[in-house]
Amino acid sequence: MSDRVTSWHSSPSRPNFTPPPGAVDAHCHVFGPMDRFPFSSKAKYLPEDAGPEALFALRDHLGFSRNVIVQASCHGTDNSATLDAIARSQGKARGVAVVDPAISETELAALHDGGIRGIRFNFLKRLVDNAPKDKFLEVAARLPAGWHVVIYFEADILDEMRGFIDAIPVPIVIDHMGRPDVSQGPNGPDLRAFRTLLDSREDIWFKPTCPDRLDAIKEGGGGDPWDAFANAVAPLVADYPQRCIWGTDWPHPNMADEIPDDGHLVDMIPRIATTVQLQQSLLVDNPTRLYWPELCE
Ligand code: 0GY
Repeated sequence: MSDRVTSWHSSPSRPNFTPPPGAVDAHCHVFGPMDRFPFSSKAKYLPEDAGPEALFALRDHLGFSRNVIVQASCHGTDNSATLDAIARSQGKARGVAVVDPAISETELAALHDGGIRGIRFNFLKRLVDNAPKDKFLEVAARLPAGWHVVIYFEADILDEMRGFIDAIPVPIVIDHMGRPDVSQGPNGPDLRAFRTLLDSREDIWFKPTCPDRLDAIKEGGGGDPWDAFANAVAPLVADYPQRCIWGTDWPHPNMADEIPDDGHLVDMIPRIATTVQLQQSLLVDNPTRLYWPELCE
């Protein structure tokens, strides 16, 4: 593995958009620090440390109240760094773990106590060596009450994912909308197929996130300010307002060639959630229902 890589902005701008009180950054990660939390021997990238202090400083800088920390592939199935960050958050973070499907009930309960509320299944070949659907389904059937499954895949495998997704017995959150080609526009084949998936179950949620990935210059897109992303994604948020959650994706793994300014990412929010009510759903009500349901009672 080569040198460690930085893929986040050292001084992101302050956004023009002010998130509402209680807003949740519901997709972000921590990396390391490596001396306490070594990366997995199977990691496909080796990032610089991006620990909880930096994450919480960014949260405050951008105007968010809480974080949902998603276990990144570079830490494999050892969730210690994610749990440590949650523990340091003073109740302002919860998380999504990546687990060995053979995990015991006792270990799952310990993750729950540590603030985990879901597990992630990653199907990106450049990030993980294998994604055993049968084992994933077995563990999905054994999750603590109230948990959900987060799935990360790319649009070209949506068709082959359908049977697997149908069989998952708990709510599902799809990372980055299953990475559609946003240059096709809101009615292009990728987003049409994604809508068909959303229409197949009422408990499939999605993250209308990562304009920096989905509309990247290096991928043939327009780059910041990501106009194709805004055009393609705003109608999806408007049509499924109760089923979307938003996140920065900080520290932006694998984005070293086109590091996004987090302030600009936040300024995408009012372009895809175009009313105050949609912004409240996307940033506060929806993620609170999934990750802090006790606050909704
Ligand atoms: C993301 C996207 C990526 C990486 C990971 O777990 C990860 O390493 O999710 C990616 O490289 O597309 O959501 O962080």
